[in-house]
Amino acid sequence: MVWWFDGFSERPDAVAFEVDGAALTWRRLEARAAGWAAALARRGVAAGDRVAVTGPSGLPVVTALVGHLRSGVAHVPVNARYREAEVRHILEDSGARLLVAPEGGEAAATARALGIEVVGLDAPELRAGGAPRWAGPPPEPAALGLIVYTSGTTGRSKGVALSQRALAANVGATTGLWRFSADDTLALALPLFHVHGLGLGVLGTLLRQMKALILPRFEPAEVVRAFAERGATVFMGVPTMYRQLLGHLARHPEAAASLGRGRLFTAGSAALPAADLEAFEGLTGQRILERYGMTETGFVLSNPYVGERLAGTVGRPVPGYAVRIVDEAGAPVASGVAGELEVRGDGLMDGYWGQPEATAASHRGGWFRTGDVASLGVDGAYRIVGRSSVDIIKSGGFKLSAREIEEVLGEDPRVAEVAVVGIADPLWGEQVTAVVVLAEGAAPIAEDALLAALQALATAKLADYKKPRAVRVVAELPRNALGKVQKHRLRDAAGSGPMPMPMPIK
Ligand code: MCA
Ligand code: AMP
Repeated sequence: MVWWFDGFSERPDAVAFEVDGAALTWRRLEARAAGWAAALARRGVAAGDRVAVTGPSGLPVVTALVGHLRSGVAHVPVNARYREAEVRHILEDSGARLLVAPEGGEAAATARALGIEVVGLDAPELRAGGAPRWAGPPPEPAALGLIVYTSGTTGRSKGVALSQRALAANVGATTGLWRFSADDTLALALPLFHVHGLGLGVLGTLLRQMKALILPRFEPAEVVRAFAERGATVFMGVPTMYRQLLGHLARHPEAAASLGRGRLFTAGSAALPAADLEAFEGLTGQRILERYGMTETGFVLSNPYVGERLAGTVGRPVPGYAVRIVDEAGAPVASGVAGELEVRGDGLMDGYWGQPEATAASHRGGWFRTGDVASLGVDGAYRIVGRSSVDIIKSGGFKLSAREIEEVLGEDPRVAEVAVVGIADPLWGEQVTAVVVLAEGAAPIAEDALLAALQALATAKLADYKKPRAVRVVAELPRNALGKVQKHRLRDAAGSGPMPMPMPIK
């Protein structure tokens, strides 16, 4: 098995990570991460403990991650857009010993209010490099690597506990399939708090001894510049990024040649529209390789590196994985029939952090239930055709819980009832829409004014991308005989089309 720490001795003077003109060679990264590991040990933070990290993508975040891996400490990434309550939940639930965060920010204040020590992203402990080499033995492969919080259909977000062994197995298999190597330079514009950017991006760079150009913000022009001037060979993006790149190419046709020089472009985290794949290929000559994954499972299905990359499909199982498609009762369905995708593999999570019951409920007969609806084509490729829950929204590659947003919007006294749904959108994949029943006696209000008020309420409490982008006022919400809101009817009415699945809506 390839392992994180190999590159440090094999290519000490090559650049591993570069951001905003600053670069870290493997040797310097080792010194910094070893210094951070020593700083943790001085504080009594030991293998199995959790350390949370938030803030902009950059070298300190990578240094912290590597120090955590070497110490066997679980790295708990926190979305840099999160607000107080969202950060507090993760710090409390994970039992974080420490938070690494920008000084003076909301996250730092939240941690201090909970009595959790904060180390600033600018702290010398993360920048100076305290020891030239690692001290002590490397961790056991079974040591925790990441705990990544993810939204579910019910309750607060859950921590997905991923062992270093699972991460190395899956990131190794996926990057092997895609032939990542020390000759590659990755243009890394994905956020470093999800498994896409942190796992495939940072861990993939460590495993394959590549060079990563970290782009702290996704800007199409910066991606193009990475290929034109900075030697990038690989880009991984969510479909929204490809949409934005297509918009950029329409305004700057000359940029297509620069992207055309790359070796590989991959997409995932949400469905890549076939038309976008074809348009990108038409302009750049690059046929995007689409794959499917999930925080709990790692990367499960992938189109081939060599061979036909079929638009609208996510290919076949990644080595180390088996999948099946089942009906409601858990019985496998025939080829071509849609059903729930279930997964087995060596990259699966250990479980939801501190939640054995939720972990057990997410499995059936040894298979992990993804909640995604898929079908297998006669071409041997899998297609993701929907989701079994209407309470999960995927916007720009971020997973959102409709319930969490409903809870906040329901605090507005004018709102008697609210149902949040994801409406199909060409840029974001799905767009957060709130369907509202006004409280009895509430003064009439235009939908625009209500939208502005609900957006203000949402952004005061939640990450900005969770706010509703549209509001519909209705006299009542459609309900079934048991009184449950029929959200699929709201989606249909808003023009998203019927849910493409043969299963009852949960
Ligand atoms: C930003 N905005 C969004 C989103 N992102 N709105 C809806 N959905 C979003 N995802 C809004 C902001 O609220 C703001 O609105 C406006 O866009 C501009 O904000 P800005 O920060 O400039 O946006 P951006 O930088 O263009 O962000 C778009 C993005 C970002 C780069 C596509 O959303 C992103 O990094 N997405 C990647 C998520 C990801 O890595 N997912 C992987 C999960 P306003 O101005 O109105 O306030 S892991 C996973 O899914 C599995 C494992 C897998 O298979 O990969
Ligand atoms: P997350 O929980 O943020 O890791 O998101 C995982 C979810 O993203 C999956 O359960 C799918 O719903 C979705 N997803 C990931 N890749 C794809 C893809 N290529 N096509 C469609 N949906 C995808």
